[in-house]
Amino acid sequence: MKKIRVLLAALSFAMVIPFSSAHAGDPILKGGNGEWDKVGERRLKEITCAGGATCWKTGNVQSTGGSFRIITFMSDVFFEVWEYDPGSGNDDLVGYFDNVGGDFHNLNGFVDGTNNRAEFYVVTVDKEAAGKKVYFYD
Ligand SMILES: [Ca+2]
Ligand SMILES: [Ca+2]
Repeated sequence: MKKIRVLLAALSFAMVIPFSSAHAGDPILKGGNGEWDKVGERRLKEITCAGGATCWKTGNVQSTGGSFRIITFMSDVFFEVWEYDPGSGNDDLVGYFDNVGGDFHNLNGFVDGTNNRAEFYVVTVDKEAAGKKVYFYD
């Protein structure tokens, strides 16, 4: 399964390059092939992470792959981005960001499941994030 995912990511890479460079340095919510569409906002809620640590986590937001943007309006909070899969410990790590947000590309390999979507969420151990909102764009 991992090998297939890597292969899909490699295949999508060539197609995503022009799209990515069109985004480079773009401070507002516009993409090379259209607008960034807001696809959801989720509040960071307290959960218990592995090892018993207190974490704050958003609900899932669905994506069709490609590129994805996450904005938090928080600074100096370190976030992990994950992709949800059913069952315990099956979620996939997508990446990290630690400023007001981050752009993620080449995400087609994370699209899976019966809904044929990726389900992204963010999580942090920084309690400054407690109860704040995170905004998702596809
Ligand atoms: Ca999934
Ligand atoms: Ca997955």
